[in-house]
Amino acid sequence: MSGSADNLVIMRSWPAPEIVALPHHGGPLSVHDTATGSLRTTAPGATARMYVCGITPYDAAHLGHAFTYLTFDLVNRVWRDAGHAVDYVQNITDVDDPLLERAADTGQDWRELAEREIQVFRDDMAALRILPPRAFVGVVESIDLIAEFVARLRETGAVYEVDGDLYFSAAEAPGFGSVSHLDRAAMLELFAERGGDPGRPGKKDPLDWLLWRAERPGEPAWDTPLGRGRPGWHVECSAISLRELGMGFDLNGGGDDLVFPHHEMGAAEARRATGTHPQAQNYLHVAMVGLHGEKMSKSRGNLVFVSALRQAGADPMAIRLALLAHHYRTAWEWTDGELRAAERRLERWRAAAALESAPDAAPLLARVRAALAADLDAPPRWPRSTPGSRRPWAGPEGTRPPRRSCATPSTPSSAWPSTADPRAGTGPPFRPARRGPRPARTTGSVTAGRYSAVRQVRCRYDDDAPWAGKGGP
Ligand code: 5CA
Ligand code: ZN
Repeated sequence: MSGSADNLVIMRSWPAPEIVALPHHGGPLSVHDTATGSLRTTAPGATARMYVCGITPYDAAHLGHAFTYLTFDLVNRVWRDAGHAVDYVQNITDVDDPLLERAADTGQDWRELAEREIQVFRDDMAALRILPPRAFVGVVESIDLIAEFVARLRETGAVYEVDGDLYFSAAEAPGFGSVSHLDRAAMLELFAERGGDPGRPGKKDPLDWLLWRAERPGEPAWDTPLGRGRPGWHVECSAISLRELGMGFDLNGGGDDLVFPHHEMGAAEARRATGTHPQAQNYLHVAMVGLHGEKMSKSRGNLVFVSALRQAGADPMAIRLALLAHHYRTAWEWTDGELRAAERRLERWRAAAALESAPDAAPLLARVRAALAADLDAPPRWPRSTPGSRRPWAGPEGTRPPRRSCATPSTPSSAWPSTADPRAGTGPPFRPARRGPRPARTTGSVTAGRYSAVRQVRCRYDDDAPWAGKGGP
């Protein structure tokens, strides 16, 4: 495989679904902010600015990705419903070690592989009626921008060289820790698990991170004022978000596997480069979707693809509903029952919507708006316990409404082992920085903005419970 800069294609986003305008406006959105560890009311101006970390396109989008992007779709829609315009930016990590490795392993051109998977992603997002970003920005098309940004960081004195590669010095990182609030031991552990290279000889501090990787034989590289090479991972998102949205944008987000190191290091870069902070007003992180006891991840291969479900005939709106049955801050596991339950729910809803007469929708709209504004509480909770809000169950006679069932597993869900990742673990003391999908952490959860070995509660809507269709207990 030879490196070249000849594929500077400007990314296209995907087509926007129709948005139904509702009467009046919803209220301000509150979400859990990782950086402060608290529920915060977002306060955008006329235009809300949102950046969300995009895919590494070496495989199709799985349900974990879809859950993450659907969460930000809710943010987008709640803001719009509250009367804001939304300027939404998403990146694509379209040059990356896992992508290059997958291409080499399968004898494909890495650009063709990326292009094909990006198109599958676009089709999936459009099918799920996820609102597209205004700017869907690839790394390859942003090489000059990122090189300029790294050069700016170097001017500030925060960058040094190891064998031609450029590193950001953690000691020069202003406010380092202000996003994740992790202690050093936890940082080191996660850095090693998620693409960092703490053991590389020649670094001043194990936590120093790669900004620019000099050309290696057989790897793509671009000519820049920094020399021939390609960008490190974190810097792509800080550079792209800074150009597209500036500093202090309203929300920076992704899955909770990105809290550290990705968002911590990106925030430090933006702050060092501009001398201002914060990079974002809120940091929103989505809990991981698992399958068979592990985080769903491309490197593990335990995946359920959105495209495969669609090809098998699943209604994309049932997939959307299945995902929306979970709250974004609770890790959960996909089972086939999730889709079956959502299909039944969708059928009931469609039948209800097709009825010739219906009660006044205003009270329901108010309740939906209030629930979404309060930390995106999309999962329906039936029956409502609020006096006067209880509705008769509309399902088949003899059945009862689905119930949210939550169970605390006997071991922390964080026990999803990372050893299944063939890329993790043993090997020579120094491995080049591994980027892209990072294996799940092994010892904790950062969904609450703090690193702690919490027991995750897994919840699901129990349409498939033994009592379903039998009248219930
Ligand atoms: N390209 C980088 C971000 S700059 C990346 O993390 N790519 S990714 O393909 O691995 O993941 C894309 C997005 O999906 C990220 O926001 C990630 O946090 C999220 N994600 C990955 N796996 C899961 C999962 N199992 N459940 C929920 N979200 C996930
Ligand atoms: Zn990112």
